[in-house]
Amino acid sequence: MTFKVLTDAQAAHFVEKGYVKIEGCFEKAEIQDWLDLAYLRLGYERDDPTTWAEDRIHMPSMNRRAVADLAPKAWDGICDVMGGAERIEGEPSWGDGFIINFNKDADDPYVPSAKRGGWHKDGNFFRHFLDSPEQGLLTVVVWDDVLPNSGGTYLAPDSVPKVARFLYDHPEGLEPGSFGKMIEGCEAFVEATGNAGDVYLIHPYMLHSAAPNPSGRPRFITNPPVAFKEPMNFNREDSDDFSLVESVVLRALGVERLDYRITGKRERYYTEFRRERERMLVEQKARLAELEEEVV
Ligand SMILES: O=C(O)CCC(=O)C(=O)O
Ligand SMILES: [Fe+2]
Repeated sequence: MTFKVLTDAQAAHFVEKGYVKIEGCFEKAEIQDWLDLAYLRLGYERDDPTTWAEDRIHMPSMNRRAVADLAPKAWDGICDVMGGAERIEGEPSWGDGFIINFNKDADDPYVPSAKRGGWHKDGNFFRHFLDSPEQGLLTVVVWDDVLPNSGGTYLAPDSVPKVARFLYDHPEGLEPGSFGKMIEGCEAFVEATGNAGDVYLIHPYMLHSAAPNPSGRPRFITNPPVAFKEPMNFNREDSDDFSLVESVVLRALGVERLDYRITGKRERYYTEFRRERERMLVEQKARLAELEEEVV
């Protein structure tokens, strides 16, 4: 298979471990405005931690840019793992809906383990099947440098085959909150550290968890899903046509191809989470409008 940006080693890493890190996808200077604006939107002072009212916050997006425009290398990488732009739904864009970990559990000496809570599979807005298109890929976009032990999301690569088997055994579908228990028995944990502009492309089955941030530096990421146009196809005639995302599933199940039929109904949910982001956006726009009035 030929790729636009992935090296063969990176492709093999994605298939084996379920994720790959693409470095240097954009310059921080390109998005510095978004970072600065986040503080204004929240009414926090960057240099005064006593103003950080929440230890961790998932913002709504106020601004967006097409991935292909802001981070062409990341876009090419996404196409590489998903089997080409023609299989991807819409024109994916990234927004400034940052998940900021200011100082969550700063006093908690952290050792990642299956015993800790918080492990989940992303995609709270649909019923999950083995071939679900809605969350074709999980991404972690690093908007500002994340050093080790500074709130970087933990990934559990061992969870991918377990989740594959779980979904395979449930053709009737599973609710979004069903997957956390698949962390049991997982032993490898990877901290998603990086520099501003780095992007992790992660298999949609990957369980992951937020970590404490004792560093004093707020951690800025987003994790936008990328959707497939069609459900995944595990029964392609030519095995070269399987996307890497599909190959991971086949490998996990120990088969070369699979004629898979779901028995339940695909469903999408309008979540309380989304309603809350909409409410926050209204509040943040009002705060910015007030600030503007003060300036005039
Ligand atoms: O904050 C993090 O590190 C993880 C966030 C996450 O996984 C989520 O919001 O779904
Ligand atoms: Fe998540």
